[in-house]
Formats: sequence, C-alpha cells, structure tokens
Amino acid sequence: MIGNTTDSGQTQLTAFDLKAYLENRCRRVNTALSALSATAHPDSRLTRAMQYSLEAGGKRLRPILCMAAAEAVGGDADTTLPACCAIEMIHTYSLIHDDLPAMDDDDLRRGKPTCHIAFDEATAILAGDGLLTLAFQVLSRPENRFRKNDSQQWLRVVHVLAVAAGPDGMIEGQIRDIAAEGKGLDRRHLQALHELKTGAMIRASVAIGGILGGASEAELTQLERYAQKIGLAFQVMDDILDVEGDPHTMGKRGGADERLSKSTYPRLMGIDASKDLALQLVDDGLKAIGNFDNKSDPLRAIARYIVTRKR
Ligand code: GRG
Repeated sequence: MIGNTTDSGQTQLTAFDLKAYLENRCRRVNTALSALSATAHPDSRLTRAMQYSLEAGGKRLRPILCMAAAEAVGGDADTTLPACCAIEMIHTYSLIHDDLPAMDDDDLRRGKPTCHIAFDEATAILAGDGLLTLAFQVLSRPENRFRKNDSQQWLRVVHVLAVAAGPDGMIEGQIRDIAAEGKGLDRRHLQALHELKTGAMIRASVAIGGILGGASEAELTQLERYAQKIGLAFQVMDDILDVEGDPHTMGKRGGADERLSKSTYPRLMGIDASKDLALQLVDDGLKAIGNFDNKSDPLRAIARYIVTRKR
C-alpha cells in the first residue's frame, strides 16, 4: 500500500503495486534500449563501451517517468519508447563523463567499474559523445513519426530534450557544480544549480511523456511543476544517500560529496532538515497533479519512492 493524494493534497491509501510497475516498465525500456542502441559497428570498442555503461543496471527512473507521464494523460506508454531510450542514453553519457578523472573521478558506478576504468579515458569520453549523439539519432528516426504522434510533436520533443541536456540545462548545472566545490553555496544558488544539473533532465522526461501522451497545455504545466518538485527531492535524497546510504546497495562509493567539498543540502541545513525538505517537495509535487485521475497513480507512487529509495 502506498500513499495517494487528492485535490486538497491529503494522503489516502490505495493499492498500487509500484514494484511490479517499475519492473514492467524497466523491462520494456531495456528491450527497446537493446534494439535502439545497436550501431552499424557491433564489434567496435566504442559500441562495446557505450553498451557496457547502458547495460550496467541503472534504475531507468527518467524513462519510467516519461512513460508514466504519458499514461497519466491517457497516452500510450509504448509510443514514448524511442524518447525513453534517448533520455537514458543522455543520462548514461552524463554519468560516464561525470565519473572521469577531470570531473568527479569515480571508479565505481551502478556497482561496476566506471567506463574509463573498464576501458580507458579516451574511450569513455568517446562513449559519452557517442551516446549523446545516438540519442538524437534515435529520437529523429523517420519511423517514429509514423506512429500516433505527428512530426510537430516529435520536433517539440527534440527541442525539449536538447534544452534540458545542453548549456541551458544539465551542462550549465555541471559547470556550476564544479565551480561551487569548496565554496558552500546558499540555498538559492544550490537550488538553481540542482534544477539545472539534475532537475532539467527529470523535468524534460516528464514533459516529453506528457507531450507524446497528448497532454493539454494546462496539463503540461501541472506535469512540469510536479517534475520540478520531485526532481529537486531526488537531488536532496541523493545528497542524503551520499552521507548515510549503503555503498553496496547504491553501487557507488559514498562520501564523494565530502571528498570533493561539494555544496549539498546536508552540509547546508543538516540531515534532518534535508529529509524534511525532501518530504515537503514530494508533497508539493503531488499537489501539482492533485486533480489528475487514477491514471496518474504511477506518477504519485514514483514521487513517494524518490524519498524512500535506498539507491
Ligand atoms: C558530465 C555532462 C556531464 C553532466 C553531469 C547529472 C550529472 C551531470 C552528473 C551526475 C552526478 C550525480 C551523481 C548527480 C546526482 C543525481 C544523479 C544524476 C544521480 C544518478 O542518477 P540515478 O540515481 O542513476 O537515476 P542510475 O544509475 O539509477 O541511472
């Protein structure tokens, strides 16, 4: 049993099997990823490095949010699969580059040696570049248009994803993150950084699901507000897990933020206040879609999962 939220934001109990939902959607994303990440050069070291990181066992949270957003507005989740794959490719590329010695210098990710350890630094850089570009190759395949969605919708999707992944989104967030090392940002600057670095891709995932699912502009605005709130909650939780999570469960080393003197929520306000903030953000996210019907139960359940997750 998990919490559900009404118009007034009050919590009710509903029977929704989030575990089964996540497993099912994850399987569908993985099947699509296997097909769409194939290149013309299957034996190439580059292809092997890209697939090594893609298949290393990520939660597929962003693609699942994309599918759930489409379903929430009455759309067909399978129509979003090419976009889901593009989103996961960009996310995986960002992790490969983030782990490089020039950035966070991590040797473990998703429970496996990071790409530059398993291969080498040059290959990891190229694998990231390859995944970023392949994302747009997959997203712009002509056959995507001949499904339920028209080409204008796909163009909008390409634009939303490019904005989120690029210098108006994740990349600007990443450079602010690097610049903030050892500085101790105030809350306003920390939030702005995270809304770009982590939030932009989460928000785009939900927005793309909404667009492909046929959301009205009003519904899209509500979905984006939901995503903004849970995206920040996700980052606050990530900061908390870095302090008190189990490295074995997380599949990465803990304490990286401390080691790199990162600005984090626990550092700014302490662990307990950070946990309260994450819960408050999830409640705000649930309120944003409070008038949606039970087709949005997966979105509600995912919001709650974000602050109870262990990895
Ligand atoms: C290097 C271009 C470039 C960008 C990096 C997103 C990002 C920007 C870096 C990731 C650093 C990081 C650990 C951020 C915290 C939030 C986050 C993105 C966690 C990883 O996402 P999960 O938990 O990972 O969804 P999985 O492995 O499950 O996909």
